[in-house]
Amino acid sequence: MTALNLTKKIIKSRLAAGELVPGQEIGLLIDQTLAHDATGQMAALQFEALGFPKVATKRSVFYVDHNVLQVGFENADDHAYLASVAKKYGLWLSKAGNGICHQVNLEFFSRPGDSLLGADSHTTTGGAVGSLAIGAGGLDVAVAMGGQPFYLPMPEVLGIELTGAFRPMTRAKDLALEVLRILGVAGGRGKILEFYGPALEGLSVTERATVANMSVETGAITAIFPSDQRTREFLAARDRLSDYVPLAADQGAEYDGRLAINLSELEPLAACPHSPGNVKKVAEIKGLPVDQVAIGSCTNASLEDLLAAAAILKGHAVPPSVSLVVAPGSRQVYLELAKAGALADFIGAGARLMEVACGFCNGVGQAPKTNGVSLRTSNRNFPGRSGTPSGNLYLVSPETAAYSALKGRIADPRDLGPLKIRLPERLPPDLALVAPPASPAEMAKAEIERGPNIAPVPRFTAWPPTIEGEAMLVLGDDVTTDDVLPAGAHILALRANIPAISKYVFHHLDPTYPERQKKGLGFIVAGANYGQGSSREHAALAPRYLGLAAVVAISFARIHKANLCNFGIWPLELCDPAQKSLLNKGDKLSVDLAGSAPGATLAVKNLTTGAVVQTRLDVSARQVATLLAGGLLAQMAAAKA
Ligand code: MIC
Ligand code: SF4
Repeated sequence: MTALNLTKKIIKSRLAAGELVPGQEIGLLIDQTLAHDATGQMAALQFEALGFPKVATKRSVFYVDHNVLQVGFENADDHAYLASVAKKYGLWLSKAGNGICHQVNLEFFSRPGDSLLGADSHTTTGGAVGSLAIGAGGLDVAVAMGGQPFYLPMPEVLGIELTGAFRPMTRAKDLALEVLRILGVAGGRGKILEFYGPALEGLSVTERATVANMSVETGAITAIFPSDQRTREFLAARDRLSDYVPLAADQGAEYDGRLAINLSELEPLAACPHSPGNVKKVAEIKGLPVDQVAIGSCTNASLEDLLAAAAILKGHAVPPSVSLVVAPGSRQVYLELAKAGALADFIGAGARLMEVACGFCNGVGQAPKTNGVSLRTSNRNFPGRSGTPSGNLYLVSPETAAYSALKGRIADPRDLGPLKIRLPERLPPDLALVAPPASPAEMAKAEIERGPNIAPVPRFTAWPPTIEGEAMLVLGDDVTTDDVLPAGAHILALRANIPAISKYVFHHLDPTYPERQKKGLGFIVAGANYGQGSSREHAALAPRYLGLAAVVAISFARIHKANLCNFGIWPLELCDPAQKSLLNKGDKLSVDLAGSAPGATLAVKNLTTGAVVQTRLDVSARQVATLLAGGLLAQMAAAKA
């Protein structure tokens, strides 16, 4: 028998369709799902539209964590809607105040060997305990909630061997950034990053979680760690030993590629403006004055992270020029910080304690000042994500963040010398803010609560044989879904309302886009890695609602490409990237869909200039059918009729 790596072993155990041949489409059985109050409402609307009687997974959870400010009724309506859907269809609900989905999932629900599909790109965090944890659009998650498989191209597995041990004040965030320094923001595309090697013995599950979390910034499908003694300790401390299963690659397992990182050689790193892939040594940028330091997010708001930050701040005060904000990752972390006296250290140092939520990470509060320098422990520093278009965001470890806050400028935490923190031995999950699934009788009685912010899901129809439309925008490389549809408290509040949110499509890049696009069908022309970043399907659904028919790009990010297909937008990859220059803003374009097939070449004709550009339809046969039908909902409705 061939020796298998861990990724292949889990995929094999969850395989519903296809073969383990990289690039070929496979279907995966999904054990658990997660969604939250930025993606869950649309997933729920689509789950309802698909007519499933109840969730068919082992466990599905809705979290209220992304937009908990409730600046108007919209947010509160969304939360009430999610709670009622959870009750009606048999989901768990993690209420506002309980924590960020990925942190809570790790503490309460993560299970080695399980497959987890989450309507959030950082679902990858679950790979820390050896689960196959993948981010996807809300519609894919809705389908999985109904018990159907999730489809994706069989990944290549990149084996990353870790040797050595962190030197004092170098931490998991620095490893996550080192992986990004090596792979860049697209080097992980089509891959799962599988970690192994002797250094794992010294790497706690929360440290692994930081690395798994940020793996998605390389474009990777996910990351996975073995389930070992450290996993056992993590679960045992949480009274969850029954969830422990030891898991590792077979002896002599093969990988599609390999990398080796020696932790002893790492030093504190920072992702500089405006990309997580723009990694430099802290030593190179130290001295730069900082205006804001924000410690939190699903990357670095664990108890370990915040105790380390508190220990650095203890007995000191941040200078008046710095605004220090701290947002614990979960209620349990918050409570334990209180018990350990660390909250007093934060408050004493002049920190502002934020609600237990995503908060600053996706522009819900704490936007820095114009041109401000903000040091953050989060995972994305895309332009405008903080809410301040001119803000300069640096992504660093909690140690670098805390020490820099004290100094008022970027500082190297190694100057402080080693730090010792003590973690409690037992951290049993507290379910006070978690509602388990309702009983069958309660489910039958439950009514869906649909406030005025909850709009019906738009329906689309099949495409005609030829699509004709205008090139609405010509964009560069690495366009993020934050560029396509920004986050922030006000826009996030419209996630259940496509007509309302569609007014913000390309808001920062070209605010005239929605009005122009509404007038007819359109094309977008873009460079490489179009749609990097979040899983938000709204970045496909809302433009489709306005009339977007196709995106002609050099290449696409995985989740966004799947979302484009789900909503019937044609992802067309330029056969020759240089031909991008033959498509100009305002040109009339047409594409004949008759030859659509997996890997087919489709000619995009420029009716304005007469040029013809060849594009490749790099999708599966299943996706071709979805595209022709005008999207997955239309296709599934037609299949039922
Ligand atoms: C993000 O970090 O960008 C988000 C907000 O969590 C998104 C989800 C969303 O936009 O709804 C993600 O990562 O998928
Ligand atoms: Fe929330 Fe930020 Fe994590 Fe996204 S990246 S889930 S916004 S904390």
